[in-house]
Amino acid sequence: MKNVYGLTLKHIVDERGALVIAEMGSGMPFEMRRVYYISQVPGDVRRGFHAHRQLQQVLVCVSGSCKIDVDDGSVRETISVSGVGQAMYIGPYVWHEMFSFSEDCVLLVLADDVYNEEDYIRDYSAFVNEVALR
Ligand code: T46
Repeated sequence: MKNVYGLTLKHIVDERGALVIAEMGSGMPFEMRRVYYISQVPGDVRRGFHAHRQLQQVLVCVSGSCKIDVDDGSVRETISVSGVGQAMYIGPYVWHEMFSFSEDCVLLVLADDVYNEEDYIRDYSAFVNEVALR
């Protein structure tokens, strides 16, 4: 699917534990301008339900696991996110919904721009229409 792919962040694991690095030149596909994280999500809750017009993001579970449905307006796929350094890139015009959060899940999101509500498409029909016009 266009604008969605898995990536592996540079990580160093030894007997002292794991160290994961998000750094330009070491796997990060863009320069970050914002970091946020999502945690304490009840197991039966879905979040997201939107696409971005321009924003690029890398999502990584720094603890636990979750699933993400990604949808380009015609195809929908479910991707599991977990594991040291395992991350997912989501670019523009990808409808996404996050769910099946484990109790210990901390979903860290690295974004290439600051928060801008105008960049969100929060209505699925509007999303499909905008995709068709591109
Ligand atoms: C995304 C997925 C993965 C802010 O004020 N600043 C921020 O940087 C963010 C991310 C959110 N907010 C506000 C906007 C809402 O009033 O926090 C509230 C909750 O945001 P939202 O309902 O959009 O949360 P999610 O989990 O549905 O989506 C978030 C991101 O908003 C979104 O960009 O791609 O995580």
